[in-house]
Amino acid sequence: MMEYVIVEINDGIALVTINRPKQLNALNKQTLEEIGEAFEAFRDNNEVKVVVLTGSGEKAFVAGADIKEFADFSGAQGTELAKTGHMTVFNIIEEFPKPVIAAINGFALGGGLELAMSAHIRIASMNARMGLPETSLGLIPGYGGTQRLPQLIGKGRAFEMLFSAKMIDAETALNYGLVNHVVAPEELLETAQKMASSFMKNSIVAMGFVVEAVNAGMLEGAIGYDVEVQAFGDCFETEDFKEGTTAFLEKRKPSFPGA
Ligand code: DAK
Repeated sequence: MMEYVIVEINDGIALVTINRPKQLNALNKQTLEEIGEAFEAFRDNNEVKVVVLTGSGEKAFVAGADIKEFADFSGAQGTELAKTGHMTVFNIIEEFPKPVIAAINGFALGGGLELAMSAHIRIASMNARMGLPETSLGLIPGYGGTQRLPQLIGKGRAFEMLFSAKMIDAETALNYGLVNHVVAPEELLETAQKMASSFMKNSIVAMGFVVEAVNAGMLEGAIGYDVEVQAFGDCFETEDFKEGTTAFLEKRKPSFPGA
């Protein structure tokens, strides 16, 4: 029985809803484990042809990793957990042999945008806002964001998003190619489901090979993920990280010592 993830399987579509609305669906360790478990269960389930991933409520897809949980990690823990996250959730989704569509229903920030970027396709509602605010916390993305964001939108735009830590709106995300479509909030799930149904008419085996082939084309950059994991861990040893996360939890602006 899962606590923070709801799975509903209907007509070949597995709808996965991340359900911690009071924390804007922030990803704590348990939520990540549950997402990983859900995908593992879909792998050999012939009733599942396409997966749609979304967040509960109208406000957020996922507002990031749970800042309360990682605020006191050490460098070694950061590196270790980033590696585990890559292997048990984010890479699993990216390499999943059935199509995965993220339906972004609000804020997709930090780990939340990284989760959406590991899906094969993103559809956003008009009220969605996306960003990688990690540098405002003295951190870098640790779940593949430094790699997948430039793959999707190009280096220049990715650097701007990473350096500024600012959010972009749905229209800008569409313009950048970060999302494939933008629709009204009340049409989001229906649009994702229609897309899923249209994919289902095609060969599930062939689509699995498409995922493998498309991802193989990105392998040249695979070492980038290792660099991200190590650098992400190093962030936890900095004074800037301690100031960044403490400031967020104390609801004040950070004043970074630069060390
Ligand atoms: N973690 C924990 N709680 C969060 C949260 C988060 N990421 N985002 C929001 N919440 C909580 C808020 O603290 C608040 O809780 P209460 O005060 O009510 O107890 C509640 O959700 C509602 O949020 P707000 O009151 O802030 O709502 P607003 O409408 O005013 O603002 C917002 C919405 C999305 C602009 C704001 O909540 C916000 O700035 N949230 C934080 C965004 C953010 O910085 N996210 C984290 C990015 S860093 C890791 C790998 C990867 C990562 C970490 C570790 N390892 C491998 C260990 C990734 C890191 C990130 O994702």
